[in-house]
Amino acid sequence: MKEKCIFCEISNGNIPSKKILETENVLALLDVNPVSEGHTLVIPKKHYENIFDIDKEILKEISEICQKLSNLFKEKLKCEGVNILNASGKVAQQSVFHLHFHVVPRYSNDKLNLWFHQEANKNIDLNKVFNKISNIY
Ligand code: DGP
Repeated sequence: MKEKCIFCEISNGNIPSKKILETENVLALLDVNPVSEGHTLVIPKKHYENIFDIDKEILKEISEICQKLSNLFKEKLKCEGVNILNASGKVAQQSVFHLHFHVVPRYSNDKLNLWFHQEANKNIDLNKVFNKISNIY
């Protein structure tokens, strides 16, 4: 039997969640495992796996909601910055396969490090990669 999608269950109301904001297509809810005060997930109500298949118009709405939440957190939680993160695909460390953006409020004393930890990969040939992906639009 196919496993149920946890975010579909939340969006259908079968699993409770702390909803911050809801529109016809999008839901913003507190992450159950927050890394900072206000850590929120923004998800489409309909099932899309990740960035590769999300409807373009819904993605626009999600991005506007990420901005709205960022301003809300700045005003109400007094955060000084935010990280907006998405993992698309198993290799990118996606763990729930229903598209979601993390909006993580940042505070000067939060001791989080959510940025790249690795050194730059010196084996990457910028000219080669540029030729592969430029001028495609
Ligand atoms: P990731 O796929 O690694 O980008 O993160 C998935 C996030 O989803 C993780 O931070 C925890 C959160 N999460 C998983 N299950 C639930 C749930 O049932 N409710 C809520 N609110 N969050 C969940």
